Amino acid sequence: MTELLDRLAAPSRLDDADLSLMLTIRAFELKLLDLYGRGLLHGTTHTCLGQEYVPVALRTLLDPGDHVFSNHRGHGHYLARFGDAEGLLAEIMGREGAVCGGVGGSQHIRRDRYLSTGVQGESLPVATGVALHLKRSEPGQVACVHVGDGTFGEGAVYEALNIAALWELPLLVVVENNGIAQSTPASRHLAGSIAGRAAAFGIDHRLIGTADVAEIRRVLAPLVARTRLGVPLVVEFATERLGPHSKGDDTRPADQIRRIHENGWYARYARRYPDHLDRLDAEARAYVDAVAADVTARPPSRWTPS
Ligand SMILES: Cc1ncc(C[n+]2csc(CCOP(=O)(O)OP(=O)(O)O)c2C)c(N)n1
Ligand SMILES: [Mg+2]
Repeated sequence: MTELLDRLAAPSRLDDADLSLMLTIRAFELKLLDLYGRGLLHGTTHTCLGQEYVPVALRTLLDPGDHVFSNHRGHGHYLARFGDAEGLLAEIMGREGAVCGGVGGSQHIRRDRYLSTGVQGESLPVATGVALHLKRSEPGQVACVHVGDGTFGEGAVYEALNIAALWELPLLVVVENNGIAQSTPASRHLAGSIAGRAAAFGIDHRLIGTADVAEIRRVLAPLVARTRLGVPLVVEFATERLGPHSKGDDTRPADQIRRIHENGWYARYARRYPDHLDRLDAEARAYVDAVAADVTARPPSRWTPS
């Protein structure tokens, strides 16, 4: 029975580019926790361990003309968009080559049509305004905004959903529902459901309960195409946060974390395609090790206000 369930839940084989990216994001996040642990990195950071597949699945559904609004847990979003581990690590460490001169840090990054914020709920109204601009000036483009389940407790989210529905804006709301906000489980912070809240505004909602990248793209491709025409959409990923909220602040019991690890995309993929995973994982880790060695040896970044 266990075997059958496992087979049913087994992922499709990923192509090298997608798997490499997922593993690079994972290795990057593990490296950050390691650097913190060794006192080489300061400030705060929130890793997307366990959730790496979300931006990787979305990346082929978005194009460079689309805007991406990220949140505090945004390293994977950035890496899926730009693949620039060096610029990101330099930004987080405040070293030369930092993508925002080292003043944005882990949570506040702006590059081209990408913007992240650590202020919960701030991004949805901004993304909605950008979606209005896109509708008027660049029809066919979308504004994609990542938020967590806890952030659905912010009132600004509802002002944005209201206007997006009313004005038929090309807004793609990606809710990464990992069932927890810092240390508060969704059962204690979320009344009703994300689906019910989207429905209250007449906005379509789609629940994604798999980490299978090919399957996610198959389901979402036609829906994102419709969003480009001005039909806002809430996509809710039922996902799991594998790491701590930030660093060293996980209040969940050890057996829950172990279950999350065993059911996560990485362990599932390792069970099904061990050779593929081992080969690309070794490459991703070696790449991130090299990036970290390089960036750590750089002088501090400089920023001059323009
Ligand atoms: C306006 C605001 N309130 C509180 C915080 C502190 N804070 C940072 S992350 C977080 C929890 C967010 O939970 P969720 O939206 O579920 O995202 P997750 O961390 O699970 O990815 C909180 C309360 C903040 N950054 N901004
Ligand atoms: Mg959450």
